[in-house]
Amino acid sequence: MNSNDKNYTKMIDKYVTGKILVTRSSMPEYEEYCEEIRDIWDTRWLTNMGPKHKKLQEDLKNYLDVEQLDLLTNGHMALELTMQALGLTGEVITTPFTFASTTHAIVRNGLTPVFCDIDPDNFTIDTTKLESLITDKTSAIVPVHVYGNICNIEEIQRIADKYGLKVIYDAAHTFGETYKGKGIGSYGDVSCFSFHATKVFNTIEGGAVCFKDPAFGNAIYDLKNFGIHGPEIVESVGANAKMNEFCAAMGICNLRHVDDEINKRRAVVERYHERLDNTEGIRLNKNAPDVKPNYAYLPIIIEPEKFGCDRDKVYSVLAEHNIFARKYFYPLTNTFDCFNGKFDPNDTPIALKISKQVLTLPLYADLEQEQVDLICDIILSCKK
Ligand code: T4K
Repeated sequence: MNSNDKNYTKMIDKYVTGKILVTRSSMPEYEEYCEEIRDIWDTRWLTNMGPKHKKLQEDLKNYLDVEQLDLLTNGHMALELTMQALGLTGEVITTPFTFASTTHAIVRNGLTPVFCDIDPDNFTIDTTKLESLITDKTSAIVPVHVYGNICNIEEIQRIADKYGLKVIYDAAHTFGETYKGKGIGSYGDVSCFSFHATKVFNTIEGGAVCFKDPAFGNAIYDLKNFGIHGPEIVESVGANAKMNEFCAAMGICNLRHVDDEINKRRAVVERYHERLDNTEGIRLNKNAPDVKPNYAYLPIIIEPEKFGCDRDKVYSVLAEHNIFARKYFYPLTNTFDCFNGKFDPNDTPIALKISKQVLTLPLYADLEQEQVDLICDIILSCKK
């Protein structure tokens, strides 16, 4: 048995770590990656927009069905540099029901986040509450397609057009999704993707911006490469957020298998539905019509008064069995310690309630049916 043997991996999982984690990185076969990085060794071209970077950029543009795409070091830099490139000022309306990155990108740009509540069914920004938050200082809306659930795109665009606001989608969870037959990255001014190790598609660390305006593309390029346009030409003050060739090579390999990855995830999600749908007090995330989903996450909502036991208890009982679900996204970003009580989470009561009821269950391509069944058996054993 060697480390490439599938049984070895299972054995490691069962006897060494003994844990089922919320996700597990998808990876190509070891040999496939070695083959892909061979020419990096031969050419010693490791970074600075080399051939792997160029290939992945083109391949992703086609796969994601978007007009323009630029690769970056991670999803966070995609958000942070996008806000800078668009020259946002003042206030930005966003959701607190997200990963730290969305809010931090706003704050790190010197902007003020204004938190909008979320829809109780798909957990994205509640567009009925958006307009009342707009002031003469608002410059943009930053909604999140959280868990891959698509925001109310038409209504967000209608409001943005009415008030002259930019729309930047945090599309970290939506790799490969389409809405009304179009790549999800083609909506809004810019969509920011994450290709982190924990995502449906990964480049180890990585991210991308999808956009239409060539001027925005030039601005992002400058920001990701110090504003350098030649050995003696530096046109603007930029940072460094270039994806390196090893990450791009991982992306080239993983892209070959991503459809298979998504299909396997679908089978896992379907099994969860078979086992947990119709359980009083448990609500599973539902896919919307017009959306081709990617099965990125499987959040469930546990209503304690109906289920007879709360989210934290279920989380602990699973952990006692070495199953590590996650409370994505608890705590809300508007309650983070680093903000010292600056924001009032009672302004977003639905998000506050959902953040205390949500549990994101383990989900990855090679999670086996018997493991899903074990997880469901344990959850159901908590019901009173
Ligand atoms: N916007 C949104 C809405 C996001 O969710 C994210 C990232 C971003 C923006 C920013 O994108 P990036 O800058 O990260 O590209 C994880 C990820 O690190 C983060 O990318 C992701 N969202 C967030 C939802 O989840 P943690 O702190 O929960 O990760 P960690 O280290 O606890 O890993 C979770 C599980 O993943 C582990 O239990 C096992 C598995 N794992 C983890 C790593 C690091 C692997 O299988 N392989 C690995 O290499 O944040």
